[in-house]
Amino acid sequence: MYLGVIGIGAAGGNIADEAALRGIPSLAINFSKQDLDSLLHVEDKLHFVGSEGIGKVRDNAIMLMKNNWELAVNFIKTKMSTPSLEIILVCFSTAGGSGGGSSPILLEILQSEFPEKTFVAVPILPANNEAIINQINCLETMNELSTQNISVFPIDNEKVRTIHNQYSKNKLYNYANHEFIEVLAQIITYTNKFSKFGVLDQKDLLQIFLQKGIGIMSRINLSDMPNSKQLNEYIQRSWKKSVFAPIDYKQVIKAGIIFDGTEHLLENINFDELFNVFANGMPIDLFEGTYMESDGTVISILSGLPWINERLAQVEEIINKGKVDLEISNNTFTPKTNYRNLKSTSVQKQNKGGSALDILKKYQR
Ligand SMILES: Nc1nc2c(ncn2[C@@H]2O[C@H](COP(=O)(O)OP(=O)(O)OP(=O)(O)O)[C@@H](O)[C@H]2O)c(=O)[nH]1
Ligand SMILES: [Mg+2]
Repeated sequence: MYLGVIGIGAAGGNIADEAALRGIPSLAINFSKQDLDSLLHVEDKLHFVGSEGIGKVRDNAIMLMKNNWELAVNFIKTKMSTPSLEIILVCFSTAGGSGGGSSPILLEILQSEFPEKTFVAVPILPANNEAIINQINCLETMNELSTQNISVFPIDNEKVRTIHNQYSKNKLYNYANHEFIEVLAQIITYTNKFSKFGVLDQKDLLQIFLQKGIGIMSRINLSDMPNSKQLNEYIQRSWKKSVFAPIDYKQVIKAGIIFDGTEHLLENINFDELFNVFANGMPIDLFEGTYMESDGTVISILSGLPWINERLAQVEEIINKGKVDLEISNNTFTPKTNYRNLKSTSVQKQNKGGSALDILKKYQR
């Protein structure tokens, strides 16, 4: 297998578990042993040291990376260093402490330790009805990711909640995890297939994942389509209904379109029309895979989309609104202009040498 998944924190672990169930090589990393123990399918687990769980205080996770980054690098060296494993997706929630705190640092260290591999970030954004601290953690984590030269595929719990508003929290999480891993597993399957009509292979997928910026994956079943003439619109709608954050249509740099269906259906795809929702029209690079084995599936992978500023502005608005509410409900509370003051840090700074020290230093404030 050429692609693996690393899950960090509880949400990341759940996704790694789902991936392991689909036969994708997977590792789970967490400060909480209890969370690691709850994973049923992923076999390789790393328990970070220094605190049993982090309790959403991401600064603590950042501090504790001093004692844990080498553990993580060695763990990944042992489990995923085989040269054939070229792409590693690192999944984590941005709202908690463990995943959101350690993943941006770890991603940067992993990129410098394993330059031959391509790392992709899969951060999970909180729903709008989650606690303010979750939203603050999200903004900080996304801010740290935005400076990295990496492809970011943000799963959006709020988007899933809006589309499936009848779902309970657990059902929503399961749906998002399952849908993401399902489309990923399908993509992997297609990249290993032969087709005389042209394939989307591992190297093409690698090109898509190498692109800095925002990415999404989506799929549609052509059997659900009442009017095959509207195929382009259906595909565009699949982008809107994916589990990933709403996209900015200013530009798309790379795209992969996997089509599996009859020749008659294929005639309805028109790439000019499909990509005309983007201000730049066609992507710079388009990878097509055409297979005629099933009744019909179209899978899209887009990368190099603009940063999700509109979605993050929404998160910031929730934080600011939350501060005002606090002021009204409790007269003794003085809101701080700097929201970082709302959080506690209890871990002592420790000094330790190491090749990743510069990276670590950057994250500690
Ligand atoms: N999509 C999805 N989101 C999840 C899942 N579990 C938790 N979340 C999201 O992640 C947030 C909590 O983050 P966790 O992953 O539990 O946090 P953590 O990284 O373990 O950090 P701490 O527990 O604070 O140390 C929730 O508020 C949700 O937004 C999951 O299985 N799937
Ligand atoms: Mg946790």
